[in-house]
Amino acid sequence: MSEFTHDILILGSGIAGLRAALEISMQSDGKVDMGIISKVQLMRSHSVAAEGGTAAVLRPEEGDSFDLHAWDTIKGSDFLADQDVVYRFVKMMPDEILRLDRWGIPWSRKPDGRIDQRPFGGHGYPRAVYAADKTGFFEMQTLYDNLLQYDNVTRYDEWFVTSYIIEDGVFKGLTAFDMATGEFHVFRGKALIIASGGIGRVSGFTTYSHTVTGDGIAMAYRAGIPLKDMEFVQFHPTGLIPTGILMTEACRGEGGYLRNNKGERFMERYAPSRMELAPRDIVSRSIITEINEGRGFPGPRGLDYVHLDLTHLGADKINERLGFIRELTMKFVGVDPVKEPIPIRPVWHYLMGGIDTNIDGKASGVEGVWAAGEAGCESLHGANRLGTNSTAECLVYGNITGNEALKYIDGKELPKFSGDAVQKEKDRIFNDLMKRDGKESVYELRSEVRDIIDKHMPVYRTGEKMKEGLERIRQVKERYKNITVRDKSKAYNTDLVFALELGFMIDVAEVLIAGGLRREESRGGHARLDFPKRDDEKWLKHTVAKYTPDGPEFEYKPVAITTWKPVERKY
Ligand code: FUM
Repeated sequence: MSEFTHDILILGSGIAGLRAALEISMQSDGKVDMGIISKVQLMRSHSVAAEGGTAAVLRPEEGDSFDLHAWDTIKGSDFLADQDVVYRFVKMMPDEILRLDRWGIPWSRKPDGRIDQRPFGGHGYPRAVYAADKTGFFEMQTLYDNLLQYDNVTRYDEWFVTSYIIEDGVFKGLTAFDMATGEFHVFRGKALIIASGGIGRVSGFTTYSHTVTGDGIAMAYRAGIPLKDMEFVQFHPTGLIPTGILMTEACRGEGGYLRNNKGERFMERYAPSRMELAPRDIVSRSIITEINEGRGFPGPRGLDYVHLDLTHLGADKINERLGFIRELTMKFVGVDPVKEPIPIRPVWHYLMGGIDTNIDGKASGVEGVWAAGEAGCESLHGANRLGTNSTAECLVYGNITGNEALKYIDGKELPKFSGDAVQKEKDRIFNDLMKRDGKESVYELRSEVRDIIDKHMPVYRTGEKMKEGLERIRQVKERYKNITVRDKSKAYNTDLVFALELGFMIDVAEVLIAGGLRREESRGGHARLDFPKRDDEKWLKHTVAKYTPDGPEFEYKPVAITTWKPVERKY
């Protein structure tokens, strides 16, 4: 077992992790030593899948403003966003866009050469900056390219982190194994930035890469860091049937329609002023209502759907701005969107909750840990995120957490730790998990988790279904004790990786369902048929879940309302 030491450790190599690394490199003139650890190769981080754009106020002289971006975000959040966080975010975003521009990103441009922007749901101004429909890919590539000029970064691609070492409330390091060799190692560091993304693969119908299993969030929870607002999950309105591949909201931003089986643009009934560009929670609820009331089309595996119609946009516009979408629909379902509508339905897309942090991205209750991007919950998105605010959050919070971690390590020695935590973790994996010889299959249990989430935590939830879901997930937790890791080899033991991921998935799924069951109201991504209204008197507060071996314990904390009092949401 080797020991690796770095000043700052970054878990995850997506947009948030790379932006943090770049900030630290720039601010320290390449002097602060970093390790970036990721279970995938860098350019396979899920951020590459982001398509439609990144929100920023670029044209105040033409009618956009920080106030408007903040208001859109707060109203979109169903008033659960912390308003101080929102203001800080919107004010930092324009510089992030211009910085990427200088670093070489090929932003799509207007004919006069200025950076172009397009409309997105819930935004009162067309403020989505974009690079065709591959925005995440180009942001990743630009950040990576610029990071290459520094030699203070060591990359550990395809390394699997298993636990954080936190002693006496202070971060000391983490344990991980090199997937190529199976060797178990320890990392020591003065600070950790968790930028490991969300939990999307707890669902079976999702826009997420197979690798997004909530590891970084679950490890924080197990280490005693609370999770916040985990019941708030975003269904993106337009997931391709039957794979769930993201059909970017830019399809509607560029003028696409949603139609039911009667050919009606049904959003007229639900959000007449914004139509297809209402916020995602509202559009997703509307699609499911149409389907439930018999105005959808029958789909495979119960995936009934409606149509995303781009046919009126014309081949030139589709090829120029939505070329990737055309390629995807033609390859995956043989549909050419120039000629035919695309079959879609709401799909699991984003976790508004995550590791509880303060406005600086610092994790609650522990020293030396920050979380950025989807893994962290500084409460920017509240109960419902607006499209394009997520890649934006990765940039802003990569920047903020990079700077905060730098300040924190200044003058600090590498912390020492007892070694007990390492031995305990080694035993957990190699003397317990690897040696279990039970009857349960890791693969069947992974499917079971997904079935539970999809059946019990859909767009419209009920107390009864969530209660059953919680019982089912607790049974899976018990059955997990009887799994077998059949592959005993070392190199690329995906059997072991899947088993560890399954443990993380079970933990986060339990928090998500238990938190949802307690919240007796409908707000943003948490829509309940048995409590159909938002209830500000009882529930204008954040859910905070703390780990205990018997399941999460809950507390609540206030929402920062600095500017706007909650009002009824109409679009
Ligand atoms: O629809 C999209 O392109 C997704 C964007 C987002 O989730 O921010």
